[in-house]
Amino acid sequence: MNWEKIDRLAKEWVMEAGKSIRSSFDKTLNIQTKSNPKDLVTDMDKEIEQFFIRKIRGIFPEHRILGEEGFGDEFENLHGIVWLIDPIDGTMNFIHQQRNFAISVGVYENGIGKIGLVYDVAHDELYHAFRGKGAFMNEKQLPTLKETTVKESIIGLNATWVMENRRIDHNLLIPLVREALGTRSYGTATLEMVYVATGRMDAYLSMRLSPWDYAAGAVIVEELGGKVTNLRGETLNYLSMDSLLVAKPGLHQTILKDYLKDGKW
Ligand code: 2AM
Ligand code: CA
Ligand code: CA
Ligand code: CA
Repeated sequence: MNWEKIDRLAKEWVMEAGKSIRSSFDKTLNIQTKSNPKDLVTDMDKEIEQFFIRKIRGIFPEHRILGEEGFGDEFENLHGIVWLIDPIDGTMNFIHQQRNFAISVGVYENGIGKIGLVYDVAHDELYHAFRGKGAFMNEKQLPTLKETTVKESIIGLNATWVMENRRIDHNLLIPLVREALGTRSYGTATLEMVYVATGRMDAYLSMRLSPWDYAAGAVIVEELGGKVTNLRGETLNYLSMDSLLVAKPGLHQTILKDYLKDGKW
């Protein structure tokens, strides 16, 4: 398998997709809702996913594609080479802010992440990693992550999870919010993951995300020694939805053990 070619083309396509998203800023968007009134999608989300599918199928017809908007393949396993694509992560931000959204592309081989690309379109910042070859923001290599404590940490989490909710006993998270240096919420899972990779945040957690939300970010964070699991400390599921805990080494274990009861909830 020619991984250099896959890596080069993946980057090229992500940059081209970003350019066409930026040029859409002046146009009127066609906005629809999906599962609920807060779950939005635009024509741009669909067009970008279809753009990737056209490109990938044209050059790598044997690869399979899992995309949020459903134009890719049906999956029962992760055999072979699989592209996990979120054409626009943070669609609500894309619509309302025209920033704080990203294109996310992960390329996996037999379930193992090889390439992770997260492109912050508004800032023209491409976060990328190739397993075993380092992680970068544009041309700058990112340093390995160092251990830290909760009281020195900025933790990414959505306020929803600290209110009563169906996914987790919110009482578990209140001490974490109280004891952390600070909390942040950007509304873009992929960017929140790469913010852990760059040290802008120290941890990020979410109760419910999909494989295309964490596939690329996981490659980038793990390449730097960060830990990526679900909130019970288990390996992530790349075929269906899962929760997410991403953190610097040490901090991941502390959050899991001292706040999340080692997943026993
Ligand atoms: P999206 O913008 O690609 O849908 C905050 O909403 C974060 O959670 C975003 O990264 C968003 O990705 C993701 N998310 C996952 N499932 C969602 C859902 N059902 N509704 C809204 N956001 C969702
Ligand atoms: Ca969505
Ligand atoms: Ca997403
Ligand atoms: Ca999306």
